[in-house]
Amino acid sequence: MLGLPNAGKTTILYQLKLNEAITTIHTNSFNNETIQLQSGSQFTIWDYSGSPGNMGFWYRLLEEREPVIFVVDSVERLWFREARDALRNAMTEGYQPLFGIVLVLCSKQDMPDAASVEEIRDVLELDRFWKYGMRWHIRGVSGVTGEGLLEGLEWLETQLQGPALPVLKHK
Ligand SMILES: Nc1nc2c(ncn2[C@@H]2O[C@H](COP(=O)(O)OP(=O)(O)O)[C@@H](O)[C@H]2O)c(=O)[nH]1
Ligand SMILES: [Mg+2]
Repeated sequence: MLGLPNAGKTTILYQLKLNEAITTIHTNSFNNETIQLQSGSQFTIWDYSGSPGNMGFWYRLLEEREPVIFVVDSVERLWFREARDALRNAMTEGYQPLFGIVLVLCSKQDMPDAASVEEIRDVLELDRFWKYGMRWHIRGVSGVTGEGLLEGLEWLETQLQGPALPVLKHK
């Protein structure tokens, strides 16, 4: 799970794990938790620090082509372009795709001034990812209320149960 600092990653992780909103502290390296779905599937989610110094590190950590959950703060419009670039940098190398599956979570949808999922989809230029052969899904969520989180994981579950993805990585 990736995203800019303050996007809401740690709040989402612990909402999934504990079914409650916790008070987060800045994540220096990573948190990881295993989430059990009612279907019996389980996901181990790694919550990586989005601090700029770590960004180049993302794709090395993710070389195993694990699915990516990318969290965007729906309220901080000033950071949307930064988020777009961070997502693109994480998912591609020289415009060649590195990963096949990305679930984009638009966080903080409980806030009255949250941008819509449609607006964020356009800013992130997700439609370009089709060209790269990636599968993506975007949805609004709240780490505070838990809205949308299980539905997001269920989408990931469906993707992982399908036929294996072709290897996208070009090296
Ligand atoms: N209203 C609201 N605030 C949130 C939500 N998710 C996170 N926050 C707040 O946003 C700040 C950053 O959250 P955090 O999970 O630490 O972000 P991270 O840096 O991506 O791990 C904290 O003050 C959270 O309480 C949400 O869904 N709704
Ligand atoms: Mg954090």
